[in-house]
Formats: sequence, structure tokens, C-alpha cells
Amino acid sequence: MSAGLSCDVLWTGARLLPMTDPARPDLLIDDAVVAARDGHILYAGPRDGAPAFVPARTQACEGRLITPGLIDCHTHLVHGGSRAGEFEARLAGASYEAIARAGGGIVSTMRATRAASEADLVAASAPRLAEMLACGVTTVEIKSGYGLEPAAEARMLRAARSLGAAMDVSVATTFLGAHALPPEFAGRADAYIDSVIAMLPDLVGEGLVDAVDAFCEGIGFNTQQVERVFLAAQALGLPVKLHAEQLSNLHGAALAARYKALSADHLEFLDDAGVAAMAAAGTVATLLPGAYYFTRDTHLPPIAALRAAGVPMALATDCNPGTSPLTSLLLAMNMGATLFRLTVAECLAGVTIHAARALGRGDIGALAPGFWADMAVWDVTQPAELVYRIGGSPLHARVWRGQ
Ligand code: DI6
Ligand code: FE
Repeated sequence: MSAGLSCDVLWTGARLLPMTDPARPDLLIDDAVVAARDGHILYAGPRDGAPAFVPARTQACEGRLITPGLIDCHTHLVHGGSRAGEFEARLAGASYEAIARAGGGIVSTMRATRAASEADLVAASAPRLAEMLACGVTTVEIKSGYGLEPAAEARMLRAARSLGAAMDVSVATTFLGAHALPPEFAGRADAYIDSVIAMLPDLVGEGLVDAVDAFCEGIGFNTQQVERVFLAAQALGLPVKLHAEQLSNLHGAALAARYKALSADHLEFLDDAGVAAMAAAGTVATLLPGAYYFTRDTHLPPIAALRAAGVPMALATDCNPGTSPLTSLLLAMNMGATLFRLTVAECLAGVTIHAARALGRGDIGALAPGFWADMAVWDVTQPAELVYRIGGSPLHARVWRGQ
């Protein structure tokens, strides 16, 4: 009889970026082993000093890099239609806001989404999700917000749950009923917010809502309206997050911080008071360089101030048809570095440990005992390779819950 801890899989000969200490996102362990049992990490660390394992299966990594599985913590992955035509119009000079005011933009995706069945939405979204998984993603957040009426919002969230059930990935769902004003409520934004609040109990009852989001913006909703949505979420015990300060400064991030939001997202126009409020509340700053790039924005989020204040920064694709038709979290990291001047370690923490926090999750985003065995094995030896490359994916293997 051999002595040792039994485990399902033992990965050997890896370079390991465990992300267990957010203050040391660059910590790299040479010659590491990772052991998983029942989908969870049993051990992840140096081979030297590791317990003896009796694995059912061994995977030799031959010096490859292992990171936590990547987490895309802000996406609008599920939707109908395409906005390629709008993209062409924008290339010819139309602005995003002008298109939105003319009934295009979010509302055009709303029409296509309302016309789609749940199965249509799953079929349209599965290829996008497959592209994300090919970049090492093991958890993805998916928002509603293109239905803007009870039945269509519910279909979007059910489609998100179905994708999670059909593919080897964890899906977190976010209700974004307050994303845009549907045309039938034109001029009656407060009445629409009443209907958004009325949608929540049924969606929550069906288990479709992990968090509640809103779009706080001139072309979205004002802070009073957002606060009403937050109060409704709070009454149901749901965490909140907010699209804030993307195109202007409505002080949405400070409002989000007052409601202990998991994250405030975009933040191009965030001011010092907003940074301080987020730091005090522990709200994650989710940066979305794909939207910044695609809208040809030039107003940078206050990265240096966020860094100085110790606000955790997550990075996500914002995958959506209007402002960020991006499925590669690897490219989002490259953009975070080139456009926002994040360091390699900040980029990697932004798609792992800080992205987990933006979802309120303490069991993913790092490779420590007890965490889910969600990992990416890469055909690279240096973490910088993952941020440096543009296009493609050096993913060797994706491990979701130990498989
Ligand atoms: N901000 C964004 O960047 C997306 N939603 C939001 O609130 C854009 C969504 C779209 O244009 O379809
Ligand atoms: Fe978004």
C-alpha cells in the first residue's frame, strides 16, 4: 500500500501563477504541482515540500504556465442581431450617442432580442461563448438588458443559464433591466423604472439573478432612478453593480459605493471623490478597454488614482454588439496594458482574483486549497506572453472544476 493523499488529477512540472495574494499578483512558482479532488484544489504550490499524492491521473505540464481559469466579469454576451451596419455608420462619422438618440444603438439590439426565442438566443450566443472559452475563460458573467420587458428579460437570463448548463463554464447572471429606455416608455423613464423594479421578484424567484446592474448615464438613467433600482435589489438581498462614468460624470460610482456595490464599471470620467468612495467601500473598478478602443474614446479612466487608492481593478471584455464586440479576454488584457498602461501583473489579477471579487466570489480566481479547480494551462513560460500577444490564444488546456 502506498502512503499519500489520494487525488483525482495531479499536474506536475508546471510554472504556477497562483494569485493567492492580491498584493503579489506577480508571484510565480517554478516547478510546481497542483492536485485536485472532487473538482477542488487540494494543493497548489512548489513540488518541494508538497505532500505525497496518489493520483488517479497525472498530467505532465513540461514547464507550461498554469494560471487560475480566466473570469470575464462584465459581458452582454446573450443578445439577438448584429450591429455591423451601425459600425459602418460610425466609421462614416455618426456618434454612438447620436445613433442611440435616433432609435438605433441599444434599442436596435432590443428589437432583435425581443424577436428571438430562448433557443435562438442560445444558438446566437454559443459561438461567442466558445470563443471566450478558447481564451481560457472558466467563469463568465452575462447580463440581461436587451429585452427591456419582463418576458424578454427572462428569456435572456434563461438563455444565459442554459449556456452554463450546456458548456463547461460557470455563468453568473446579472439583471440589467435599467439598461435603456424602451420606446414604449419614451418620456416616461420613472414609469419604466417602476416596471424594472416590478420584474425583479419573479426573476429572482426563478433563480435567474445573481446581481443587479444599471446604466447610469445621460443616455441611460439618472442617479435617483438607479438608486430606486438599488433599493429594490437590496430589499431582495441581491448585490449591485453599476455602469458608471463611461461618457460623463454623474457621480454614479459614489452612489454604487454607498450601496456597497461589488463593482463600478467603465469609469472613464470617474473623479477623485468617486475613487475615494470606491476605496472606502471596497468596490472593484472594472475596466473595459474594449469599449474604450471600439468607441475611439480618448478620455482615460483615472488608473493612477485607482492604483494609489488601492482600489482593486478588474478587466473584462464588455462583450456587446454596440461598443465592444470583443470575446477575447487575452486581447482585453493587451488593451489594458497598451491603452490603460496597466502592468502585466495588474492585467492578470484583473481577469482572475479581482474579477472574482467583482462577482462576489471567494472560491474562484486563485489556486489555493478549497478553491474550485478552474485553471488554464498555457503554452507559454512567462506570464507577460499572455498580455503581449495580439490575436490567437496559446491555451494548451482548460480545466473547469477539475475536468
Ligand atoms: N455600456 C456599454 O458600453 C454597453 N452598455 C452599456 O451600458 C453598450 C451596449 C450597446 O450599445 O448595445
Ligand atoms: Fe457593459
